Amino acid sequence: MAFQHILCCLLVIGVSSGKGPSVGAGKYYGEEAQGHRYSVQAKASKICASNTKPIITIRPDPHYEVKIGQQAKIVCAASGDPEPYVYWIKGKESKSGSEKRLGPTSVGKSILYFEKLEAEDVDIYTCVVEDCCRGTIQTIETDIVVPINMNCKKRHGSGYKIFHPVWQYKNWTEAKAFCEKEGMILATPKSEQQNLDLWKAINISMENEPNKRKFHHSNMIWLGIGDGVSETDFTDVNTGLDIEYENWMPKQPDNWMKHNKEEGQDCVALDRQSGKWDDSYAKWERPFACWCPPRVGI
Ligand SMILES: [Ca+2]
Repeated sequence: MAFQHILCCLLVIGVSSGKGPSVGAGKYYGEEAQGHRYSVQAKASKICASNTKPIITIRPDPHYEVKIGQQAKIVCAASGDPEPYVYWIKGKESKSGSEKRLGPTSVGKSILYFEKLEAEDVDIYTCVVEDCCRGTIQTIETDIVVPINMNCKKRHGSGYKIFHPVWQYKNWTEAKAFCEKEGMILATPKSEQQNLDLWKAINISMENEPNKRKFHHSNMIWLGIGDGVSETDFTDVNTGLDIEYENWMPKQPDNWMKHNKEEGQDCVALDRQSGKWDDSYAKWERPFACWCPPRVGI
């Protein structure tokens, strides 16, 4: 154990003594806490006498909205005794350890900085706070989101079919609220043609949308359909009426109970690859599709 403690302190010295160099063509840098240098001999016992979990003092927001070309500066900081390591990785933290670490490891605080955000920078980033001695980590994800222009003003005639796939992770309830806040509703295809149009809109959006990077492996998109009183009756949540058109994947809906035995699967998502539907766990976070509600008289 004593050897580990000394090694820990040596690592702190190594981190503290470096400057925060730019990485990735000057787009990222880590900022180190000022004035923290440890003496191996003097600090060894103190470092390991303390066994408290580092406290996050500046927590990055879960979503950070920024336009392409604009500056972004996201601070992540933590305190502890000893000061914890803080660094950023691009993407979510994974067990494989293969994620891309950005910039140097700092002590106490690290800033993710983009002088001018580019399309390739639009992604999920994770701040990692590492307890020096124990090696345990805490992670905080922040999702850099490019705002999209959502409105229903351009509807003409049967402009009813204006879809807005939204490439942000939200549970079903949050997705519904997001659409409504934008003056839209969660998409609810009412015919084979509408389902086809929505499916096309989703896949076209995946090609053009700057937020797409985060969703290459995310195939299910929330729709405005849920089961009502019973597990087998599905309703349009925007009208409360039973749906008349349905387009289930094979063996669906199945109200699978494995991950939520009390409630099962109550909310419907569309598979981006097949255009077909599955009932799923409403608490899961997924992208979703809004559409403009019908205009009165159309
Ligand atoms: Ca299912």
